[in-house]
Amino acid sequence: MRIEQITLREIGMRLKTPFETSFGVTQDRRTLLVEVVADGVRGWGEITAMESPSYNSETTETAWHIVSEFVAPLVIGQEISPAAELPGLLSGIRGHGMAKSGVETAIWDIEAQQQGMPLWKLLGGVRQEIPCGVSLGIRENAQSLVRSVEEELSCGYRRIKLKIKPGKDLDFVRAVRNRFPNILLSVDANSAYRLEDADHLRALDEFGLLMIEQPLGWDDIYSHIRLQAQIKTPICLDECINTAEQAIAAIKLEACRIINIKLGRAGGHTSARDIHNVCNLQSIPVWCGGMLESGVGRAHNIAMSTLPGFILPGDVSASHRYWIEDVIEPEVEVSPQGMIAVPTSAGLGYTVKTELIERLTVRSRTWTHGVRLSVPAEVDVQ
Ligand code: OSB
Ligand code: MG
Repeated sequence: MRIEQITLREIGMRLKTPFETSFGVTQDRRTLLVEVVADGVRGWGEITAMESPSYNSETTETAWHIVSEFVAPLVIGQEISPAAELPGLLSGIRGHGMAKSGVETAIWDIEAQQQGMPLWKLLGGVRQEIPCGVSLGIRENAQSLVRSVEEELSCGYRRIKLKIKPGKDLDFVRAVRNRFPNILLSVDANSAYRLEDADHLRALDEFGLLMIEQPLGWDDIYSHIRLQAQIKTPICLDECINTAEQAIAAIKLEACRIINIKLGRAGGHTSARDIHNVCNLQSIPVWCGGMLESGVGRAHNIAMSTLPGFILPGDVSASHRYWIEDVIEPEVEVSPQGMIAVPTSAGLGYTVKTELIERLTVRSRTWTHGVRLSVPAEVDVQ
């Protein structure tokens, strides 16, 4: 395919309720969407960077910079086939997986449409529905957390993940576990603890958790090895794993027993699938993480979650939990059994609501190759 046009846009989306993690509170998402046209076919991707560099080192603003100055100029006008070639083209740009992923995933969407095939099938997916869990932000007190868990379980969700931080951990987990002794329950610390907290974290062992996600430093595999040797609860790495090589290191060194795969962190479908393949070979279960995505990112997460190694329920949940109105049609819905039915049409499998996106757009920039379109002055022609 010949890449004819790339549009990068920032949209503003307000979450229905603020989402609190150990690193802060998020309500107003500044999401970047990428629209690519190749051979006349239009594909969509999402850049999942947060507003501040508190989850990983990327931000909305750094991703805007990297796509504008480096990724788009490199990709525009190129002949790319298959989509899996793109990471090679971008390999001179170190890091910035989320920025790259926005473009890479849009190109996968195009390739799937060109082949008349759902994206999930093109990726090698094997599931017609995916099991869903929810990630619950930190609450004021344990009672309100228990109420939220109750609500989510009544919607069918199959795994509940609680965000924790020092001072809001053991009592909260105990309250939920006492009320629901048998559910699949996990916690996510987003790097809020230090290795010196090992005794404190060992106290979580009695709650029979499915996993504790990223308790220690965001880029610190060594300390997780030391911690895993001291606690029974399986460690799941999130922030630490950007590449298949890092996944192998973490698995072989026993830093974790489960890995959370996020498309943005991995740099797109190609690298995410590589991480998945490594984990599968080593019998390490994986699941799909979330970044409070709009429907575009959510649709890509659903496609990825159909790969055979995604055996645990992920953080991919219904659009209406996040947004008054999502940017795709139909919105993502979860069945009373806690499953999302995978779409059957070609490409992403959802219709992108371009008028709504236009209304939400804060800024945009377009690169075109070849014929100059009649578009506003801010367009760069290369
Ligand atoms: O660590 O998984 C995480 C949200 C923002 C940043 C990091 C994380 C999360 C979530 C929410 O847990 C997942 C979701 O519901 O999209
Ligand atoms: Mg996490």
